[in-house]
Amino acid sequence: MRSGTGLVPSVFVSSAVTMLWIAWAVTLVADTRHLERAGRSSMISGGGGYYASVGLAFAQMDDDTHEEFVTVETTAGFPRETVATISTWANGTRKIEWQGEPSILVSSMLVGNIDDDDLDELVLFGEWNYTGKNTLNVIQWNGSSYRTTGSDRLSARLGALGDVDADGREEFVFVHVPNPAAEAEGTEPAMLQVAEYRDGRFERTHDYDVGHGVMAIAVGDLDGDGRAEIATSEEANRGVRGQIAIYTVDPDLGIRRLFARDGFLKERVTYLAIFASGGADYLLVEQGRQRWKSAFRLVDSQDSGFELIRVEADRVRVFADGLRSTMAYSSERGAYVRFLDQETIEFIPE
Ligand SMILES: [Ca+2]
Ligand SMILES: [Ca+2]
Ligand SMILES: [Ca+2]
Ligand SMILES: [Ca+2]
Repeated sequence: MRSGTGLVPSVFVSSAVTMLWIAWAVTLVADTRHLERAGRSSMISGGGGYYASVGLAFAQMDDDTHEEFVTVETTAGFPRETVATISTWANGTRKIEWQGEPSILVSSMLVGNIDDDDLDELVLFGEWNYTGKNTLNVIQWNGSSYRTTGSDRLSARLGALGDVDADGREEFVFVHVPNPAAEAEGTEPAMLQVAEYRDGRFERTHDYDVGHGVMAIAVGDLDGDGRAEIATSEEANRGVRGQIAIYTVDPDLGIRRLFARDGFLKERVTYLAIFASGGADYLLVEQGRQRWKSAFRLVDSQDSGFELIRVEADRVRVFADGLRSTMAYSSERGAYVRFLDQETIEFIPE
């Protein structure tokens, strides 16, 4: 899962953030035997600042037997910097094996096995500092080192991975912003794009003109029919206050919108994610200054079409509580690893 935003004292430069992560990583490794509330971490000290991470994931990035730890960390200094890293642990020490270009501001990251091998890849969505031009880079292991491949065919600000056509393979769903400045002013829309990654290239298969700015995207099977839906949070412009929309991909008809209703939520969406629990996928939404959290399933009511139905469950609450934190699933640990605040981490067993 991706997590949201926060502030880091501007005195922290990327190297300082990295050092703090090392402290946290050591604590994490030391605490893996505790699968309930974990010990405190020395991750961020003083300043009242909050750690900010664009993303965090555990993944099998290279051909050894251990998980790698993939993260994009961010600072609040000017200009804002993001640092993407792939790390391993050996004897309780974090070792950074790959580090991304600081000239690219990473807006979101995606980790998953996007091609036909057994390894995971890292996909970074971002923009070149100062220009706002979107970038899309794939980082993958080539047998001896990590290789970065930029796409000159596609660019995106956000993306998600899921089997949107139910053929057993995952596709990319991108949010492409042709003109970031115009989109910010609400005069030019964002586009949803579905693409496959084959032979080291992205091949676009479907497009959809959203008509609003897309601020967040998540993919999951919200109605349990075996086909993943696309959920977006769309920004208030063109008379729309801000809404949740659900899309599906029909192999023949392309992308279709199943659900969208202005005013469905009282407040602006501040976070959107889909998580799996007990064999079902839930859409998790956080909204407003109070950061109200709620979870939904998608139901086809036949007569009146698709509806998002609010659900209540302890598991949902646990995940909702972690919304503003950094959380990722670790197969090796058999648990979600969640960063509750700047001092506390928690393991949530499956
Ligand atoms: Ca590995
Ligand atoms: Ca792969
Ligand atoms: Ca598919
Ligand atoms: Ca579905």
